[in-house]
Amino acid sequence: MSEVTAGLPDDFFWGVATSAYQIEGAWDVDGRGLSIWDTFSRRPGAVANGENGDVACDHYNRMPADVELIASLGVSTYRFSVSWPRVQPGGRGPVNSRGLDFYSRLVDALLEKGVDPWLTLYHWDLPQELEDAGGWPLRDTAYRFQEYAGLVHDALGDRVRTWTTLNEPWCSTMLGYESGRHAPGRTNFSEAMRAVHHLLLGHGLAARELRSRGVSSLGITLNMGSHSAASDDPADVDAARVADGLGTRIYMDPLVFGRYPADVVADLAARGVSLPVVDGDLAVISTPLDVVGVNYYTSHVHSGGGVVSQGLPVTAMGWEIVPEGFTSLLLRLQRDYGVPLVITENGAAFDDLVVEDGRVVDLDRVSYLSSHISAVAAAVRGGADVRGYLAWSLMDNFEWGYGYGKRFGLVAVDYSSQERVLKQSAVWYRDLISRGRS
Ligand code: IFM
Repeated sequence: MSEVTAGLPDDFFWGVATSAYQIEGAWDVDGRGLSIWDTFSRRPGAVANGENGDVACDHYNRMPADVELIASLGVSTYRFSVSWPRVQPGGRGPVNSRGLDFYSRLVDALLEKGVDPWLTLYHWDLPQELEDAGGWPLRDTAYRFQEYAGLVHDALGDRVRTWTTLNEPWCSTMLGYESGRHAPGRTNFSEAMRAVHHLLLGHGLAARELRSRGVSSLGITLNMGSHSAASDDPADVDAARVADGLGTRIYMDPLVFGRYPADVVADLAARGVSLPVVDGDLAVISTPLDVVGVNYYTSHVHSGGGVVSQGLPVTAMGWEIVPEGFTSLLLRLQRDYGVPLVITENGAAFDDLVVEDGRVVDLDRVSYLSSHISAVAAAVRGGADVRGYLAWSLMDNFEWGYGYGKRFGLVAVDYSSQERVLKQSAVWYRDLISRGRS
C-alpha cells in the first residue's frame, strides 16, 4: 500500500465522474427537450466566451470509445448523470425512449467492461418547461422529479445498483436562484430558500420511489467544505456559523435528523424568509440513506467582512488548496451525522502544460489528487466511514459559467478534433489503483 492510501480498507473503491450537460453535447437530437442550461447559456454574458454545451465532449456520439477509456484507467466505478430533458423532454408525461436508450447502452457497455454504473438523476439540467412553470421554488417540481426517477428506474433499475438523487443542491439554489451565476439565473434569496426545500422534498419523494422498487444503494451528493472563523471575534464566529448553516446543515440536518437547524430557520425569519414546509415533508426528506456523496474542492475561513484568503496556493478556479479541510470535514460528518460517505467528486482545474509531443504534464493536478486522497485516508484512520473515491473529472468538459476554459479532466480533450489524451494525472491515478489491487 502506498503512503497516499495508507489506512484505506481493502474494499475501498475508485472511480471517475462526469455529468450529462458537461460532456454529452447532442443537445437537439433524438427528441431531447431543452434544459435550463440550454437557455441560460444563450443569455449574453452568462457563460465565458458565449460557450454552451451544444457539442461539449460529444460523448453522446463517442460513448463506446469513452467507456473503453474509463475501463483503461482500471476504475471500478463510473459516476454519470442522466439528462432529464433527454428522457422526459418537458419534465412531465411520457418518456422519450430514444433518449433513455442512450443510457441503457451506456450502462450495458460499462457492465460489459466490469465497471459499476453510479447514476445521478439530477445534475442541474432541469427541463426548461418546468422552469417556465415555476422551477424548484414551485412545490410541484418535486413531484415531477419523483415521476422522472420512476421512469428512469423502469428502464435501468435491473442493471444500475447505486442511485444518487441530486448533485449539489447548494449550487442549484444559491447559484441558480440567489446569485444568478448558474441557470436559471434568478436572483432572489427567498426563491432560493423555497428551492432548497423543494429540492430536498424531491430527493425524499424520489428516494421513497426508488426504495419501494427495491433500490438498496441510495444517496444524495452535497458539495461541502470546512468553514472556520478567522478569530474568536463574535462577528467572525457568526459568519462561519452562517456559512456552515447554509452550506451544510440546511441539507444534512433534515436528511439525517428530519429537522431544519433552528439557528438557520431563525436567521431566515430575521430576513423575512421561510422554508415552505408542509406537514409530513420532513419525514419524507429523512427517508434513510445508504450513502452521502461528498464533493470537496476547498475550505473557507470567514470573518464578519467575508471570506478571508489564507494566502495558500490556488487552482485555476482561484480556489485555495486545503487538503486538511477535507480531513476535518469528513471527521466532522462522521461525528455529527454518522452516515457512510463516498467522495463523489474531488479534483482541480489547472492551466495544463502541454509539451511538444502532445503529452500533458499536469504535475499540479497529481499533487492535488495525491494530497487529497491522503487527506481521505487520514480521515479514515481517524474513524470516518469513507467507502470510495471518484475523481472529478474523467475528462475536460463544460465548466458551467466558465465554459471550456477551466480544465478538470484526467484526460485532455481537444475540442476541435475531440481527441482524448491521457494526462500524466490519469496515468498516476491508474497506477495508484493498480498498486492497490496488487
Ligand atoms: O464541474 C463541477 C461539477 O459539475 C459539480 N461539482 C463541481 C465541479 C467543478 O466546479
